[in-house]
Amino acid sequence: MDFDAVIVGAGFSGLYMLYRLRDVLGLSARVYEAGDGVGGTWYWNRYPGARCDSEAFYYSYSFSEELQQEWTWSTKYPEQPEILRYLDHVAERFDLRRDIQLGTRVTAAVFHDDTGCWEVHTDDGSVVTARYFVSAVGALSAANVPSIPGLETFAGAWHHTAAWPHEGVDFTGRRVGLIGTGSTGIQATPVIAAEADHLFVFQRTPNYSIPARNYPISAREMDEVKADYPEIRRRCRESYAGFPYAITMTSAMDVNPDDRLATYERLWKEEGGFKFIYGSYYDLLFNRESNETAAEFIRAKIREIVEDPAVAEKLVPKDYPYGTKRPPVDTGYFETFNRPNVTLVDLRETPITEVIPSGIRTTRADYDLDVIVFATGFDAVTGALLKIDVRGRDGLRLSEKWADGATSYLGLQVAGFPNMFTVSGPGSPGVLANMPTAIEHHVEWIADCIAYMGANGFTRVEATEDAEARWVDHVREIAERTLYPLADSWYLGANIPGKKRVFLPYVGGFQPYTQRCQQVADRGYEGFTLSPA
Ligand code: FAD
Ligand code: N01
Repeated sequence: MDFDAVIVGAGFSGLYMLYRLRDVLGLSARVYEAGDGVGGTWYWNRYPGARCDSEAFYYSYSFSEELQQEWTWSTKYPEQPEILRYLDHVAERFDLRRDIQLGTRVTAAVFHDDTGCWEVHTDDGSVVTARYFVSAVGALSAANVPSIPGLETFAGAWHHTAAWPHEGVDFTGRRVGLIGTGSTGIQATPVIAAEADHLFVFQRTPNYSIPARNYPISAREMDEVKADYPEIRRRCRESYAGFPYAITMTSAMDVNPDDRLATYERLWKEEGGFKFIYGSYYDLLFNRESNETAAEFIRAKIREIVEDPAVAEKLVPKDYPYGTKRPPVDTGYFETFNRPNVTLVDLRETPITEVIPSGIRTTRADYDLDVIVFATGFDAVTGALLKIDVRGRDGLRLSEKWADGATSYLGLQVAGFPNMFTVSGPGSPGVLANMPTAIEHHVEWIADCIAYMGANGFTRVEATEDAEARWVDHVREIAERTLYPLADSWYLGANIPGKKRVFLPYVGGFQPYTQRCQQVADRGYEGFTLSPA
């Protein structure tokens, strides 16, 4: 056996997994990373305007007090280069690079029943073996480029935002077409519009976006945050979604309309960002009537900001509840549609029929373009792992196992795939949460499980079919009690043609989830079969 563990991916998840296994447990581990640098999301997504929308104070690791004390953030929502510098610093500080092989894609991983080991194949032709196979491939890392007929004929350049050229793209004097109005498109639109000759935004579904209200962090505020880190982290861990906002147990229907409006107005004007959804009323995602109060407030804001009423109406989301697609956070998004060099193209009215050499053709017009930007998102949660030919016990392929929708026990293991763990897998609350909070939990749970096995003479751990089936049912039942299934979101796989429609994240709350995981561990890994060599 070459390594105790092979880890795939060197983003937030893979870096911490390596630290935990190697430096805390003293195991041997190798990380394979397809990119030429560490950082994952923050290595790949270099598009204009890319930044986090969780605040830096909690969009960061908590596991090292020294790390959080020595790192200073410049703004509430730092830009991509700063987050990448932070993750580079983490790799450097904990001397992680020596066990990371960059520029190497894992192509296959095969479990061998006789040895109880994983055989891992990479695109440089190497094969290594390891006891544990940990997927840290990222829930939002498999870019989705829609297959639009004629793309190969386009005479200009096209880029997906998650594979952005390192040298940047010069939009000066150019006609740009941007497809997609999720968090990415909404971040990129104002920045590209300020540079381009003309920007055409091709919108399939309008979005409810909340202003970020970003600001530079003063030395004094940073000092206060550093002193307050234990409390910030505790609140994240004990929250519904990994955000440190005070939870109100008030329903939007239990307050009078004037007070409710005042609350929304304050959150919109003074706070911005995720506080709007997680710091207002607890039932926005559970009660249609409550949700409608927030949705109507945002719709009114869009109509107020956008000067042309016809354009405003196209930008107003009407056919799904607020928050059931991941809510974007913006800096001047709706205002951008008041610029003379920006045109909104409503793809519901006039769908794209093809890409032609000169640009994009819709059912109504041809748009001449020099550059096309695909802000069209990801094959989320399962996409990156399914690109690897993963074969478990008895040659079972993960792609076959998941043909009718992804299954998992706790989002951490898949029955039939012993000694394989997934960070932010399907059925975990990871992608609904502030992700570093969730990632730290998953990584620590996985490492604790591996430590427990070592201490108790076990070499094989596998989720039982029964435990997995019950967890899958639980994830579905909880989702059905919310408004989430009412939107065609990537949470449901609805953005990928042909992908089985299954609600992927666990929406029962981050803290209830971590308590359940702890209970499972305390009961000797209930729902898993542990066996000796
Ligand atoms: P990733 O960062 O995606 O890293 C996975 C890595 O695995 C990638 O580098 C990839 O190259 C590698 N990999 C995949 N397959 C293979 C393979 N077969 N072989 C080798 N390597 C492979 N979340 C928040 O909570 N708050 C935010 O504000 C936020 N902002 C975001 C902004 C953007 C633009 C995007 C796209 C996502 C954002 N997210 C945010 C989600 C973000 O993905 C997570 O916060 C976090 O960075 C995920 O870390 P990860 O290590 O799990 O995955
Ligand atoms: O992707 P998305 P994203 N023709 O899937 C449209 C995180 N993130 O990259 O809604 C035309 O949300 C699609 O339309 P529709 C965050 O978790 C965070 O923006 O499916 N349009 C949609 O408008 C986020 O949720 C930040 O009808 C097509 C858009 O493309 C996740 O990453 C920043 C199309 C895709 O939106 C993904 O965000 C960026 C087609 N064929 C990302 N296919 C932060 O701010 C898709 N679309 C922290």
